[in-house]
Amino acid sequence: MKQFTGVADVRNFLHELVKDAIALKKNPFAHQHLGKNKVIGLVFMNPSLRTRLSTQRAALNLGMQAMVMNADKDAWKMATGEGVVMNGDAAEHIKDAVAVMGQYCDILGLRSFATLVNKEEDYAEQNLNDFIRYSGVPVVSLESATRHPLQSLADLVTIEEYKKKPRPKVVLTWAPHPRALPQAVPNSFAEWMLAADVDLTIAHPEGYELDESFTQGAKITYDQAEAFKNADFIYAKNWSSYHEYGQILLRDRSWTVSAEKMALTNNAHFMHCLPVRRNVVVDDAVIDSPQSLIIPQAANRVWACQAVLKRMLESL
Ligand code: SN0
Repeated sequence: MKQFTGVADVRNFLHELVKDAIALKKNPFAHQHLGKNKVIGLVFMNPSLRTRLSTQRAALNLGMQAMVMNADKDAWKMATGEGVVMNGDAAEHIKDAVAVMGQYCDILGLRSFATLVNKEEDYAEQNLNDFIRYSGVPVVSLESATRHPLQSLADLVTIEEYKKKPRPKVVLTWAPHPRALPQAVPNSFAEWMLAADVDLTIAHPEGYELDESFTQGAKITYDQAEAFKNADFIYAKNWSSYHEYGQILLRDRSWTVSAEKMALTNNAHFMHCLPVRRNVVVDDAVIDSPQSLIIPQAANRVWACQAVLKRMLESL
């Protein structure tokens, strides 16, 4: 596997990838020969806790070394785009920096969030594409402007482990948040759930419609209570408006996931990718309840990442 940027890269073997992750959890150190003398470089343009640590752990389990660069703080500021006259504060061009990092690493990972200023620029994924184009090595997305595929794979593994019927009802619900957040997590969750063929409903207030190319095939509703009926999994996430790009349209707590709302479900499990704003996105009573999967879900980040890195190492 030469790149891992979205479900399209693994659609043909999605089921096997989930099975690989579950097998690796039982036998984490079985493939250490694959990573011997191999190095993954993890480049962060934004903060990270789970992605950074779970990727380092996955690499370690496979016998690899990981080098981490907090590019937003420690690297030279990078220029992007063709033909730029670099007489401002950017000291080097991304294409030079990436080509050099490709010389030092066998695999590169990149985290580069949406800026939420310009929709076309964010959705063109310039930074991620520059890494693929200029590094000369396989590239894994650690959350890009429009997707968070390692999160979505871990989410799918978690649902496979906890589902009680072959095609569970999974509800992605928008929830409030004090800041404007990217659409990457909900876009990605939707495309992975649809590829895995679960019964997906997306509930959000009017104006929070996601890019249709991610959600085609899902049921979409403005009625959160209706969506929760008979749900087996509730996946909460805030995102800013896609159509009124980057805007916050609703600030009150009417969409917060509460115990009263969870009572409408089929004793659903609660999921969130973390970090989470407690008592804004979800009440403590829900996130601390026995039905909450936030910790096993985060734990599965290691096995999801390890399944991906294993395939990349096998194709080096
Ligand atoms: C990121 C997001 O894409 O929503 C990363 C999620 C894995 N989340 C945040 O930036 C949360 C920041 C905050 O202030 O709560």
